[in-house]
Amino acid sequence: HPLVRGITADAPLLNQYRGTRTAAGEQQVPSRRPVWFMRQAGRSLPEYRALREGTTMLDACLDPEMAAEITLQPVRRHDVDAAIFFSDIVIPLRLAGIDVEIKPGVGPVLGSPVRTRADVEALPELDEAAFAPIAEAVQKTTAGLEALAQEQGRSAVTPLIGFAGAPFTLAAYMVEGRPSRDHLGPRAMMHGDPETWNALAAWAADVSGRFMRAQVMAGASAAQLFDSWAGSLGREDYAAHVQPHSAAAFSHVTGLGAEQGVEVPLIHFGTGTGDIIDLMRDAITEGAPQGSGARPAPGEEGSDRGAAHPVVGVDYRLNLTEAGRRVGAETPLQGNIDPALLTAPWEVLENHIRQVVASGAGAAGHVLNLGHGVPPETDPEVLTRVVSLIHDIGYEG
Ligand code: 1CP
Repeated sequence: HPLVRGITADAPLLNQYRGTRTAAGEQQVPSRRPVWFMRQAGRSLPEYRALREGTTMLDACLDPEMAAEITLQPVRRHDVDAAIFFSDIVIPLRLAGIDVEIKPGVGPVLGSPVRTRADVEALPELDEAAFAPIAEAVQKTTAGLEALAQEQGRSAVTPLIGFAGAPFTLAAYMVEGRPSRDHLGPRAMMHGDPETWNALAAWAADVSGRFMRAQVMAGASAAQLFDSWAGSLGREDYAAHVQPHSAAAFSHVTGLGAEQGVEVPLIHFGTGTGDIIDLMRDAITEGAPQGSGARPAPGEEGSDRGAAHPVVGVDYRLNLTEAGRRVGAETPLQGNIDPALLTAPWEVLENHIRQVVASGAGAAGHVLNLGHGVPPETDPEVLTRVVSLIHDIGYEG
């Protein structure tokens, strides 16, 4: 089993994140309560807008030097406790040769939407060599994070989080061909033509799972699967048509690092997912469904991998105490500051943050984050102040 580059048993993420227990069961006091933001890199930062000027979004992602620099920008500026790899969930489509771009002000747009059985059968293979610029960007990023720690005289290197789109969210863009509000296309397909849906979702799970794996193997210390639009699904639909595919995506990264004695935290996030949050947790641990062509799950025959370390991302709609009730007290939580309050008066925002901290106090670990991405119009100085407040609160609050 290949070794994961850059992960060590004392990776700061693991200590800070879980906070309470070592593998031997000893109590551990983390140095500070960790915080990072979804979309912390990007349009809220003037240095990002300056660097990206004249380069399309997806070209920027595939330029290792630029992707690494953009990933580092918010770490330098805000002192967040994790870097999030600058990329996008549609990058595996581009790497497979699919005509996709990110239209400014719109989002991902495909030249030809994928709607029929024939469309799905014509989906290209994604060659493993295509991930080379991703691995190179991750390596440049981790080198930059090491240099930054050295510069600042810190022994702990800020960890890097890799990510991918979950099969439903990725397939939603593929079927609709662009962002949509209700995702009617993929939801109709899973009922009207389940075979085509399963083939499409299995393809998406494969490319997304391998995209995450490529990032972890190159040095990312954790991986997050974004099922941003899973909240448009009812519980039965999620369980029957989506969860097995998300489990298949996770199975590509489950147990990586086991031979080095570390667990790679696996985070599963969606918005509007209060009704399915326990199923999303289970998707991390359940591994691959039979016959999907995915890798074997841990414990299954042929698997040489250890257990998963599940973390659930909670959006701003669900109180963390209630989220903990639904996923179980042993599951660490990530979230869930309401991004809308980033533009509220500071006192209002501070009050809200203190409530979020208090509501996460019962969880087995709590990483402060937003309940969804940083809005582009956010004042970056507010974000820096939020980080500083959370570090000041520490574990007292
Ligand atoms: O720091 C970071 O988090 C930046 C890295 C990042 C991530 C994690 C980007 C860069 N995209 C993503 C994931 C992503 N991409 C998700 C899941 C997270 C979420 O829900 O926010 C989704 C749904 C996408 C698809 C996407 N890409 C959208 C959403 C469109 C819709 O349906 O409403 C958009 C606007 C993009 C473009 C994009 N991706 C990333 C950035 C910085 C941007 C904006 C690019 C630009 O302004 O040119």
